[in-house]
Amino acid sequence: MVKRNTNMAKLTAGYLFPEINRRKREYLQKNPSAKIISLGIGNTTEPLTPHVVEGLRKEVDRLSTREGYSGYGDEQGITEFRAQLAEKLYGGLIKGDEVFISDGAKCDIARLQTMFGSEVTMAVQDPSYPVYVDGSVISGVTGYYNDARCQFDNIVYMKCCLENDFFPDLSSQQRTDLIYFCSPNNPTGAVASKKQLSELVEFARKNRSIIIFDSAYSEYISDPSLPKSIYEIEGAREVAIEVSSFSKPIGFTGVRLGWTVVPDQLKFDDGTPVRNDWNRIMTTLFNGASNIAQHGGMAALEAAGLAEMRSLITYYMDNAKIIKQALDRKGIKSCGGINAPYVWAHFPGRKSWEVFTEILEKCQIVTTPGAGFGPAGEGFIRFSAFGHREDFIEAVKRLEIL
Ligand code: PGU
Repeated sequence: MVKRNTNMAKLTAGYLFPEINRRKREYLQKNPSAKIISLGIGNTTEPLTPHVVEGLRKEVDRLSTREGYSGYGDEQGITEFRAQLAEKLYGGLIKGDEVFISDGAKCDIARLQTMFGSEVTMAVQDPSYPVYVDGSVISGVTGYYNDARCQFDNIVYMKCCLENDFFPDLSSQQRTDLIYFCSPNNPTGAVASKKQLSELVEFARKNRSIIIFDSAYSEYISDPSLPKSIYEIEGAREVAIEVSSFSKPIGFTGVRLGWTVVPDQLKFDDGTPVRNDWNRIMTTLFNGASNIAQHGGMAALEAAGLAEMRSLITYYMDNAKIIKQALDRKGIKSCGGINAPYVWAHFPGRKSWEVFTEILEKCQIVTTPGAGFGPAGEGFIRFSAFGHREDFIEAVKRLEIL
């Protein structure tokens, strides 16, 4: 028999979203006629938009001809696409050859964890997207288990709560090799200001740390004063990698397309450019994003595609408004849902899994319990803004009885 990877045994529980699905199925078994509304996982629901579909379709047509067919492409992505992405989404702050196209941000996070290996220390916002911690634990980033803190030594939780404007107090923060930072944040919906991100970059520069900046929701930022990319901050090119995705802005959750930016200036302490190792990882463990998906991505970056992106985002953000207003009416305090597609609702003094169950049983609505995103998520519930409008209208009626 084969010995089990000991890191797998260190994971505290199953991955959050399948666990939520399991509870939903369990509920449905007991109540087969229940009409459940899912505001849990952040999964897009609206159809692909016409200009993007045309881009996808054209590539399918091209692939079906002898002259147009292509097999494996460059592992880093189509050169023209990389250049367009640097120009259209980053306004030229980065170069095309610093962009590595992929099959999604989640997959890139896992590959980054493989690249950095098990010897690093890391910090995460608490609460945050569970893949940062779970993926790192799978890669062996743990150190000893600290019984008193109920945490692994090499994983530092940076508390982000109402009291600190969801931005960690860096003055009391210990140094780590890596700092995962997500803005707009999943799950709180908080967006770090330019001043806050400058502090973070300064902190990383001082400590010679590397920031892994997840901007999967950056297109949801409507306030022009808020930074969409870490590279809007001076000095970030020497300390930050940015991971991002077409999933949430253009509905590619199923199509699969994302990217990672590794600037030329970012180096390991022996002087090796991080970009070289990332290129080695991508050429070894990845065979390039789907050519069809990449052509859809290119269409999304054209003027008509960008306009479609804006209207999709407006649609989901109107859903967020509907939920926020309903919570306001009930006197339930919430944040997020303004520059991010998640509403973070506060149930002080309550256990979030308990509130999750109550909302499921009383309203037949699936949400996400805050504790699933880290200890500081306790007492909160995340409402996703991804869903059909009619489901949101129905959901707010049901929330009345809460
Ligand atoms: N980064 C963040 C911060 C996310 O919230 C998500 C998806 C991703 C990356 C994944 O991007 P892809 O490009 O599609 O790989 N978060 C969703 C879905 C759950 C999941 O496990 O990815 C959520 O509900 O939190």
